[in-house]
Amino acid sequence: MGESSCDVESRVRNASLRSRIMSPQEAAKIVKDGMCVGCSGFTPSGYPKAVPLAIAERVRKGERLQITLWTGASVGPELDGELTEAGAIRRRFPYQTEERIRKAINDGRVSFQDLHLSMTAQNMRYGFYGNMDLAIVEAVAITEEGHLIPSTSVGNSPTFVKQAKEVIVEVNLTQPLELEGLHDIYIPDDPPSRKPIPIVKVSDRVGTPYIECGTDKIAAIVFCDIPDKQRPLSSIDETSRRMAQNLLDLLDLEVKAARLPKELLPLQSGVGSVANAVMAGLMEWPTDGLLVYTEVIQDSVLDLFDAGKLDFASGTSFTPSPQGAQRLYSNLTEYRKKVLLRPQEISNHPEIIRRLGVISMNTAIEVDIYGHVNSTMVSGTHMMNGIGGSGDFARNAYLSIFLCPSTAKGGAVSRVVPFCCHVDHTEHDVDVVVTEYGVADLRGLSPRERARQIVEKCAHPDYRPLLEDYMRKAESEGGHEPHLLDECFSKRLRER
Ligand code: 0RQ
Repeated sequence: MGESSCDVESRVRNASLRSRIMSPQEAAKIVKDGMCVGCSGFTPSGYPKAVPLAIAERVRKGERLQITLWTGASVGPELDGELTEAGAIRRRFPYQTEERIRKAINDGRVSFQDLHLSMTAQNMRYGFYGNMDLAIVEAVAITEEGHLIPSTSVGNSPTFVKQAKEVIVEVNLTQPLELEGLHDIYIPDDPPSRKPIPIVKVSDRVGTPYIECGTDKIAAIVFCDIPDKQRPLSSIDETSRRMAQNLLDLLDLEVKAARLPKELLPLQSGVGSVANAVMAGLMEWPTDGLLVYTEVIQDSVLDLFDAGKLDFASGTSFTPSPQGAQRLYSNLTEYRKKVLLRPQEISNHPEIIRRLGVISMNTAIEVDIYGHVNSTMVSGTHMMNGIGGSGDFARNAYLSIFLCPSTAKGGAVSRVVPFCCHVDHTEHDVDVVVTEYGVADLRGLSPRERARQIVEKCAHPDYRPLLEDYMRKAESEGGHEPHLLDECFSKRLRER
């Protein structure tokens, strides 16, 4: 590709390293069958593109090559999609959202383990998953010392680089150099030497602005001019607007009850259109001085900055829509004064989430009448994306809120169900459930009380009679958390 000598000097600052600049096809030859490869990237941001495309090309030409692929979270089609289609992924961790890999996982062609995002890096360092052979990391530049300036996400890259025997760096020329200085890279020591992580404010910097690598580990440097494949956000519909209003009403009550300050506590929100719409609802919050301590920084966070509502946002990736990305890049000098990106191990760390008192707001596939939440498995069997960071935040939040529309598939499916057929978040980690119909505040309630709250406040009116009928019949069978399990399970066992 056509990088200028000026690009080469500003992006690869160590003159001797420049001899390792090569084509994606040459770099792809470093990848061998059976390797464990850790790639940068978190919600299609900051992931390598040119080298994965070249790996897929090798396999399409008939070479036998299958890898175990680790990333921060979801990555774009050049990585998950093309490698899956070529049949080059054997195992995949810890999160994905791409259609082709989702299908391969559900068909059993790719082995996937869904993991809490805060835990992957430390478990990798503990040796739970074996050795990491190679890291492929997108960077905006390589420093004189051979350290890497990440691009639009940090994710697990610091640990991948630390653990890998070799590193391929994809220097992406579409990612602006102004991103430099925006990251704060900190890897905790491992037990028994771990110390408290010294973050006491959302804006605290505790690490370095680069990922430590060193010149020796860098096996190849590739220039890339393919931008992140950002996904458009759906326009904010009436259902999301009503959910956002219900959330604001809840937060307002919490302030009135002196359980939250008027500037609230640091906010975390999930990813996607619903989560973005809910954050956008905070534009209506009457007080400035909000803070965000989250994983993903979406368009609504930029809106809150532009409106002067938000003082600071800490995350692990920018996840803007294509329009949001234009806004972000054209005003990066201003945004970077109020934003920083950390490793996901830190953005999602239980210690910090508890210390800061984060308000977590995540989206559910379905919620059952007792407050158990399914975030991952449609119909209990088919993987959607993964638990992502929702568990990291829900378990440790000051206030753990789950939101979802009351129905899916145009009203054909109730998202409030008698019994979640897969549970990611138990009743112990869910304080509040919000749908467009209302707010079920579950704090301090017994299971039977919770069931009434959830059905009455959150279920779609068309499904309430069915759910009430189930509740009545189940209660007549007795139990602390009544269910008609005989009908669901024992009958099937007896039929064998
Ligand atoms: O499919 O578009 O084909 O109709 O599932 O559902 O309602 O559009 O919701 O995009 O906000 O995603 C939980 C998946 C919600 C997401 C989940 C169908 C529905 C639609 C998507 P169609 P929606 P969203 C931080 C936090 C886990 C990770 C997480 C997620 C599609 O929020 O992955 O929280 N969460 N991370 O029709 C059948 C049901 C259904 C259903 C939804 N009950 N039955 N289909 N759908 N419910 C971020 C990170 O960790 C990176």
